[in-house]
Amino acid sequence: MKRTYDVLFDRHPKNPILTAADWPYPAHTVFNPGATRLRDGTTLLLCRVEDRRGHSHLCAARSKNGVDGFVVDSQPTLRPEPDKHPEELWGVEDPRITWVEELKKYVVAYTAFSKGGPGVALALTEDFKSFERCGLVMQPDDKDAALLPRRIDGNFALIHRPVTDAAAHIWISFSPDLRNWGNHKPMLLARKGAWWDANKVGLSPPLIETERGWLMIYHGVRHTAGGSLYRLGLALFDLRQPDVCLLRGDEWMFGPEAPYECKGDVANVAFPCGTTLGDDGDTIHMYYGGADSCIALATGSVRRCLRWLDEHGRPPA
Ligand code: BMA
Repeated sequence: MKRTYDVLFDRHPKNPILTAADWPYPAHTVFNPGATRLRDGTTLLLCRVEDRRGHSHLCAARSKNGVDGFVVDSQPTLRPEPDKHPEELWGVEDPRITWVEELKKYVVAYTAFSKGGPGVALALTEDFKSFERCGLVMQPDDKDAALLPRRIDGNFALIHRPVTDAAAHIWISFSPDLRNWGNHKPMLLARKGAWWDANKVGLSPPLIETERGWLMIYHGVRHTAGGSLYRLGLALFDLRQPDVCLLRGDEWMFGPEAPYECKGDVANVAFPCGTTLGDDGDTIHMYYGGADSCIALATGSVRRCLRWLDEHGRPPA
């Protein structure tokens, strides 16, 4: 088939790179991993693992090259603790990892599935073995959250996606201490009508810092008669004022095409929660869940994404 659109992210030939069959203990599906590179260069994926009750926990998988040879923790790495944290009653999902130099810790933003619906919780860790929880920081319905790696004007900044009756937009909020949040600002609004990203958008991986701004990969959800379609777009935000959108692409740049994205527990989903940057400072390794059933990898380039935004993007109206 002749390709008529730019391909920004190339699927890895070894996809899917991780499935439940790779797990050392019973698991129904593994998907939507957070990602980071540890100081020694090891790629760590914090994977969402769903059991056969339908509840999720998080489990770390480590690999030297980020593609294969993953060593998976023999036990769940971050289990829900509903006794101490009632907001985790029905599981913990979709982690996004940010290294915060000031704290010398990773901050994991994840969805805590409570009786009142999904909310945003934070946990701090140095080693992905022990975690210090901050508890629920954004009440339901809210998810798709990630922290910026440093303070903006003296405050930590959290991107998240509250849902209202009308629509689901991406917001940014600020905090002096990671516990008390305020100064909420809309960051990227879902479009309306026929657009691929109408009515519901959400942050995908944490923002990528570039010379020209914060690069955002976000998902747009299109509701169709055949079900929801999850696709990915790009936007660029001001480094000093991250609620200010500089460019937003009109078209989606990645969507479900491969069999492992089109078929599974939830068809037609490509859902990344993490990227890592190559040693060249340009190569993006995007880790994503395929059809809520497996983990896949696609590789792109910061420069190419920025060039694409120059060609296909414009400042929002
Ligand atoms: C979203 C999130 C993701 C999931 C996606 C498709 O709302 O819950 O965890 O991958 O739906 O089911």
